[in-house]
Amino acid sequence: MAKTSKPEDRAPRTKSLVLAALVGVFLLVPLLVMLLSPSYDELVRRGLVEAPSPSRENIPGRVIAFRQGVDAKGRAIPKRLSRPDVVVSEKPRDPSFCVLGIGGELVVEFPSGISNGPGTDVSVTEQSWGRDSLERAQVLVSGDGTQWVRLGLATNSTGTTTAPDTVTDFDLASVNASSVVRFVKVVDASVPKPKSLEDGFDISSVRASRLVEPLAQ
Ligand SMILES: [Ca+2]
Repeated sequence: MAKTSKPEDRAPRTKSLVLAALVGVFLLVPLLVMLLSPSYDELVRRGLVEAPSPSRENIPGRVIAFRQGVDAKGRAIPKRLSRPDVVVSEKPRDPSFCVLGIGGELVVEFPSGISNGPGTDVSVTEQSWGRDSLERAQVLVSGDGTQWVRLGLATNSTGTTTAPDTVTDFDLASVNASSVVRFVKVVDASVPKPKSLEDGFDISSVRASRLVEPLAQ
């Protein structure tokens, strides 16, 4: 006669099976998600994320705001020196800088954001062609375009100078910035001699050392 187990004998075995099934599900689900999730290349192919263009990867996507100041004599800056789009241009421009004017400011956006990595993350270039007067600008960053964190001063004399450019490098690790920086604001902070010909910071570029990459899928 076949031996049958009593209901009270089956209960612990059922519990063990349920427990094993649960553990299996917890282990298998993340594994399946990882295996079935599309790779970054696949997301690019489907058009779900924008592939960084090698030629534009360090250049801002667009100018968000430009408020130009005047020169030390209170005169308007000539139009040909008032083209903020030089900082988003892939092609060389003539002139290749934009005069901010005393107290003027420029805001650019990096749509995919700038991430903090080893060393320099953001660089601002001033183009003064060896002029004597000190020109400087405050550089600020923001994740949302509203809350700003000051990175420091860019000048025409304290960065790395290769005439006509002076490049000032900034490290996002130096400030408590948003984890993803999308906006960079450059505000002229020059203190010109009264009635001089000084006209503030001559910005020629804002560069990101690395853009944010999507999280690994
Ligand atoms: Ca850094």
